[in-house]
Amino acid sequence: WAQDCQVANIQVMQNFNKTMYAGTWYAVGKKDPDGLFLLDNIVATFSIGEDGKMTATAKGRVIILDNWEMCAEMFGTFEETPEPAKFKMKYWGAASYLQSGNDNHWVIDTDYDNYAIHYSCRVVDTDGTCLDSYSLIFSRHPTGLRAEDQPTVTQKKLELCLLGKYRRCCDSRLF
Ligand code: ODT
Repeated sequence: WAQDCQVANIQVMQNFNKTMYAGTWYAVGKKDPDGLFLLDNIVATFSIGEDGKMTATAKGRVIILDNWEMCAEMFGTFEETPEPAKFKMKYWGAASYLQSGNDNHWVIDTDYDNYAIHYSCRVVDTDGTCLDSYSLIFSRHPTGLRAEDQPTVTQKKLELCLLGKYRRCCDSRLF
């Protein structure tokens, strides 16, 4: 039973295969970090370069300067770690006023064809739990998760100690 909320004990996807992970994912749920950036309409596309390295682009609706709404175009490069499902993601925006940074990027679980659960802890508290995290639930299908994938996703939210903290982020997306 993995729900002790220690970041160090979070189970990630075993034998993660980035080639099978490549392609487009639609966000259907999101737990926000402090200082929320991407609101909704989030779509991420992962690619594997000739050098074997993973990169991604993401689009999403953002509000900048308090009330200016726009579609942000974001880019990310991924640095590998000894654990195949744990990456460091360097990210930046197509425009300079968009957010940039360096986050953990963990793939918690995926079946590659239907659903994926992403997690990032930005700040680990002194007791080993996460003080500032964000997480996205992805689907290969713009229409949402298949009913048969819901129990798996709920179980993983529970293990991340984030059950009940997600919002449906993409009801209004404009594909
Ligand atoms: O929404 C927030 O507040 C945090 C968002 C962090 C910025 C994400 C930048 C994306 C860079 C390129 C695409 C990567 C795909 C990422 C998948 C999941 C994390 C957003």
